[in-house]
Amino acid sequence: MQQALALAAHALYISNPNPRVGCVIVAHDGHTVLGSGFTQRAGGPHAEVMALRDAAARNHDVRSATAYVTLEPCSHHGRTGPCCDALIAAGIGHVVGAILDPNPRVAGQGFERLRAAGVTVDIDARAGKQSRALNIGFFSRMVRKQPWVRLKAGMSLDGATALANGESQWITGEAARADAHHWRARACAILTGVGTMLADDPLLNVRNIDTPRQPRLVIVDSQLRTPPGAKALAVPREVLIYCAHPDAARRAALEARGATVIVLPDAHGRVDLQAMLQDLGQREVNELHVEAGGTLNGALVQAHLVDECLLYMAPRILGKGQGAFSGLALPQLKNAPTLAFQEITQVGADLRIRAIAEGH
Ligand code: AOF
Ligand code: ZN
Repeated sequence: MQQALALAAHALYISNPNPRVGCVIVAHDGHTVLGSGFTQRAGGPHAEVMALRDAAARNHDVRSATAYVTLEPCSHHGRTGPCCDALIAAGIGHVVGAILDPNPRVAGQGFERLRAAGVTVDIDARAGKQSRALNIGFFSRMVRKQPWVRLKAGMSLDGATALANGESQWITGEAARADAHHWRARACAILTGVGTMLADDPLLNVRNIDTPRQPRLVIVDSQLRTPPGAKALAVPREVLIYCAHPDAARRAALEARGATVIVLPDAHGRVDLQAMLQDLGQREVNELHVEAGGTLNGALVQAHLVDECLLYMAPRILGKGQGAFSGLALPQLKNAPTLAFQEITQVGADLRIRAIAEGH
């Protein structure tokens, strides 16, 4: 199962929006690996089918063998056929699954179908925790119908993301900035705000990583002030712009650049962020990677929409500069959003801090 989990991690940048799944087929002797595989690109084969094909290519007989799978084998016809039928047809005798597939179209029916066909099924709950962590965005989308929101920021030891005059390049070191690209690469989409688009004209794409796909770009832009000539719009990938009150000419100019404009106003004339997340869930976004300025960050945190903070902290002191989160209304300390540290790692000269919002 640990091998299967390691294989699943190979799908990190590849299988979106499908979950990252690994499968290892082991012979009756309990240790000979007959075949293995992991989930391919959406629409491509799942882990089990890859493992069965691998065993077939190596002329291995998988009848009555054991398949270790990091997610319940699917039972439905999606973009591909059901994996549990493929396992049954191949004569697999025993399946060890790490965790139930939260997809309502599967949700236990895969294990049930296997059992009904005489395959013995066991669950490895410890591996289940690891599989769930690897697929936190997929579980979020299936269960909560919205993405897992991971907010990235680079800051000084005293929490500043820029000097008061706006200078911010660079506070963190090269190693931290390179590390951040891995987190972009694994996300289904990168979210930013119009303020960042106007101030930095960023690319917000994945660079220097071997990846078959660029995440989609999502821009929160109430008034559609994003310049149609922005560099980020020239990167080949899908761009979604959420606005509140679109000006027809601006909308047409952005659409001419290939962007999709979505109108979702809240009661105050801004973008309804909660509705946006639900919409992104509908559009199959698992992990949403936020790289925005203080205003959007603050609004997301205030609305309890941030699930995880990914903070790179440089050992520098900037004094009174710009903060990573602004505009929070906190009448009392007890109202402050609280997180729990999940991981603290030194990356180059900086710290990478991952913290998960309480109750998320
Ligand atoms: C598996 N093994 O490796 C993965 C599974 O549209 P499809 O046919 O590709 O199906 C996608 C769904 O299949 C996905 O939402 C999830 O429920 C399951 N993913 N299942 O048996 C795999 N990646
Ligand atoms: Zn499947």
